[in-house]
Amino acid sequence: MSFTETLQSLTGKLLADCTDQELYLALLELVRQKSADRVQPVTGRKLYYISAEFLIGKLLSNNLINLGLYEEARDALAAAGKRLSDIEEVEPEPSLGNGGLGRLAACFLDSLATLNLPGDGVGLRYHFGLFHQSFEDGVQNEKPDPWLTAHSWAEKTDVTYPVELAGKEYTARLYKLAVTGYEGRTNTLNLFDLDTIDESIVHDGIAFDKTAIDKNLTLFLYPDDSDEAGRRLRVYQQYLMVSAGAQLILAECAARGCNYHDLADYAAIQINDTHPSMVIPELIRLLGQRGIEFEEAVEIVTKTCAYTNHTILAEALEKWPRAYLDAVVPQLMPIIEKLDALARTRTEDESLAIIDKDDRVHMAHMDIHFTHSTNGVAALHTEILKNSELHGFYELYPEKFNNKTNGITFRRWLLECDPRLTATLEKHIGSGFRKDAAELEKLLAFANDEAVLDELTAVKKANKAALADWLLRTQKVAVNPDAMFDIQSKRLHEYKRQQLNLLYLIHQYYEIKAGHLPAMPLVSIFGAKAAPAYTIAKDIIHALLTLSKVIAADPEVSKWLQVVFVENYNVTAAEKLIPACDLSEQISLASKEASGTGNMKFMLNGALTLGTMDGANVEISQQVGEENIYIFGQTSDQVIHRYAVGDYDPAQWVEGDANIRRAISFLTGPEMLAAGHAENLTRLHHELIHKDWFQTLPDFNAYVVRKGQALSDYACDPMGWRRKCLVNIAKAGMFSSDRTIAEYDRDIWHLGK
Ligand code: B1N
Repeated sequence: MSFTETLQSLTGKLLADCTDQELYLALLELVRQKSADRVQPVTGRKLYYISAEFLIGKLLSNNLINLGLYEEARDALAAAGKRLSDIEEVEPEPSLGNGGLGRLAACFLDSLATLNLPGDGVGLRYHFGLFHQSFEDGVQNEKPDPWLTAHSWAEKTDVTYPVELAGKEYTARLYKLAVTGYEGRTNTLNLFDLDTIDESIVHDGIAFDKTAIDKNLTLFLYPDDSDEAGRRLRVYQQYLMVSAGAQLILAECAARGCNYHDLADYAAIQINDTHPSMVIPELIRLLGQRGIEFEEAVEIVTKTCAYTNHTILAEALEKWPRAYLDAVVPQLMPIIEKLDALARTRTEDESLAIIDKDDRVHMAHMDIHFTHSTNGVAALHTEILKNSELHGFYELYPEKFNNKTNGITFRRWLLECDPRLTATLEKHIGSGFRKDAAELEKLLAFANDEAVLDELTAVKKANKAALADWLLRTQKVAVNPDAMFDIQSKRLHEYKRQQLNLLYLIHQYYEIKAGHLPAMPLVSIFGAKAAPAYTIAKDIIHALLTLSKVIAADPEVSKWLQVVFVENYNVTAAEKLIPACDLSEQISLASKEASGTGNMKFMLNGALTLGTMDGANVEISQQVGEENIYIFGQTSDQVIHRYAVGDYDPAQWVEGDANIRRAISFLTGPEMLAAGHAENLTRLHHELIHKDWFQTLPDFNAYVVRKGQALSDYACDPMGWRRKCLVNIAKAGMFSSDRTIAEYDRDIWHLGK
């Protein structure tokens, strides 16, 4: 049967007579069947990647590419007068993650299946995922973001497990989502849910009654945790995930012949940050029920489990008040107490205990003591863990610490999102890079080939035109496609320093007004969601939206400068923005961004990085060489030192520097107050002058200079710029998640063996 015939047999009509929705469902069904053909039996060790987040994004095109069906599907549809891109728009995006941590989990699943490694995900089937963001009157508004349609990728099974929460039994139901690798096997993303969830209890945006657990448990990803009921709900979610997950793991291993004593020969469990940490005591509890004594269970679990740390930000390192755990998971507390006692026999250092003197349970401490591996996610991050944040643990267990620099799947972040660049690369270096990212280096041979550089310029130009169309269609803004496209897209957080970019834009506004014109026009694009309860983050969004209005209303400035804030930034939007970017903003305060993965996506798509020596920027800079990246700002050592001394006073920087003073004052000046809200602007102004916890001001001048340099290089030396872009693409190979996963397998998991 031809592809067209197969699809027609699924729809029961001629393709030309189908709606996009009907075609979407037919393609979904076809992908399901083809993915099922690639399921393979498991031998030896199998990975279970447990994570509260899997930010998988839309799946249709990705699955078609991985199954080798993309071109056929596109052509068959085109022959019937349909466009695959229109059908893609029918698919809702599952936003089951906040940002990098969840997207990393999704990239890892893709690479595991591509490398033919047995590795499944374990997580939760949130009904709405992260909220949908809209801007109303210059303010972020949150609404539910439904993705579970009648036919969705996650299939209901009849597998259920009992889970006891606060002394009451609930039934976790398993849903399975097929994960098909590129020319590889099919693995599974296992997502748990309760049948009793009631979506109708959501009211006024994303508010809901937080007490009715059976109705609300999996409604949202990480519900607002700014109040007590919200935090408690998070413990409920985590335990549902790990208890059902642990039962699934034990059942699957037993079915393959495991007698539980040899669990580590059948399973490797990766704990993705501390959110799944309760899997440790839960497995010990379940092994106990199967007749295994505590001491042996601890040994088995330690051999089976490994932990990844994704942040050193104190507020993200989970420490649950013991009272929460007593209330929600009383069955785990005796085990956690025994683990705490056991840990205390290994060290006298009180700061390494699991339960501290204020009766808080440190999840990361439990992970490090009772797993065999602790890894950071970029070289600098791992060094900071070893030398400062987790130094005591490193002294106790040096052999457990290792680095696994993050990566991204090139199937989604090159083949799918940038078909023009993919085709150009294939024309010159063949298609080997599809499976072996290191082959991108072959491109270096063309670094001085003007014809190839021109082709890369043409690709970027076409991608920018496509983004301009998309912005006009979806955001109702027109942008100048001949300007430099400068993009900062990532979660809104003070440590990521969108406010530094904001101050730069204000500075430029003044410079342009004073007749100091930039080397070329700049379109500065933002995409970011702020946590609903993160007030200052929302104030930064408001300031950027307000500045955007002020500039747009000023004909003198708007010729040179435009600020665009894309609504509801998600994976789908990222796939539009990244291929069209010239300058990638990676400007976190050095030492604070564990790795970053957007930095890798932009580089792969031929953007140059403007960044600090933070996270994986350090490794990007090593790969491309300092002449092919725009680095500025304090080093992590300087930052850590400044925090240690504790004498940072932003007011001194404001007093001592006229440019800083001018930019900050503008926030509450007449132009901004006329266009925005005094409350938000004043609060942000106050925060920057009196706290500036992430040291924006000391990096301000260096940032202005470096960004000016990038603009003038782009304007005055286009070939030189394009050569730098080529080097970035060619050197992106090391940031393939295939490399990352191969390293996890080699050093930690040993899958299939
Ligand atoms: O994990 C990514 C890194 O590339 C980023 O640098 C890092 O910031 C991110 C609490 C987190 N770390 N911690 C989180 C997410 C949700 C939550 O409730 C913490 N996200 C990261 C992948 O390694």
